[in-house]
Amino acid sequence: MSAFRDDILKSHMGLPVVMGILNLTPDSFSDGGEFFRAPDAIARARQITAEGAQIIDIGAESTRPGSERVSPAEQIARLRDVLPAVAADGITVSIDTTRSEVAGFALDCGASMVNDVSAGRDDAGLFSLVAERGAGLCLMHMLGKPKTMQADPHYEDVVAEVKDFLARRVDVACAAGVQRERIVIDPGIGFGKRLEHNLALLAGVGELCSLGLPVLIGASRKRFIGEISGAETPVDRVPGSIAACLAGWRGGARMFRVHDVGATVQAFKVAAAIDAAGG
Ligand code: HH2
Repeated sequence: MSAFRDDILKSHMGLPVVMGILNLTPDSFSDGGEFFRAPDAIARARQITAEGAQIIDIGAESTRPGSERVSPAEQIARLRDVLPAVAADGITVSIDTTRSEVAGFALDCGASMVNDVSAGRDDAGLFSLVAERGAGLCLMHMLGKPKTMQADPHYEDVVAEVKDFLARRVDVACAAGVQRERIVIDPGIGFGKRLEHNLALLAGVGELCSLGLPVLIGASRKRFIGEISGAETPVDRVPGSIAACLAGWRGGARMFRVHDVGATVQAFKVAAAIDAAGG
């Protein structure tokens, strides 16, 4: 696991890496409650792995706009019957948490990566834990906190500000001992962003790539897709989610956090085959 990020990216030979979402929550914006029971969650992890996910991102706290916090103890209680079983299947697991107690539990159970939507600002101990364990780390940009982040987000130049934030958080993580080659960066689509901010970030992925780290995009079923298309229910936003993935990939992003793994993998395979035919 020492070179986690490079291993997973290299093993995939330049193709996009698909991260399947598994939310063990009653209140996630799209799939809340669907996989709250452990047997359903474990079956879902196996299903999306079979559909082509290289890594499963397991979360026990919703970060949707307006969401309430979930204590570390409650997050661990939700993970206990699921994460060890998924890891024991040989599935690569990422833990979606901002809390070091939860991350430590997940790493003990076999997770290889910590996906921290607060980029280390929520829990000062998270970076040193990741460093000690040699885990992978995703650092995401968020303006404000989930409870209030969509109230009135404002930027002068969203791409430059997100890039600057991510560069600074990478430096803080490295100063705490995390190796740069284990870090993935993410502009945080929908986290304190209006429609125009999300679009600018997707169009500006190349600028984020210039930091020299793999970029992860999490646009799956998010509200901005409904704003563009009129698809009000998250499950109806699959085509728009795939369009966002393909645009992100064109821009240079390497990892994609998605609910609809099979459909996304199919789209990437076709896009890659067309690229290959064009030389
Ligand atoms: N989005 C969500 C949660 N975690 N992590 C990263 N790195 N990037 C993202 O864009 C991202 C994320 C929100 O989506 P979801 O998990 O489906 O919903 P909820 O937070 O309501 O559980």
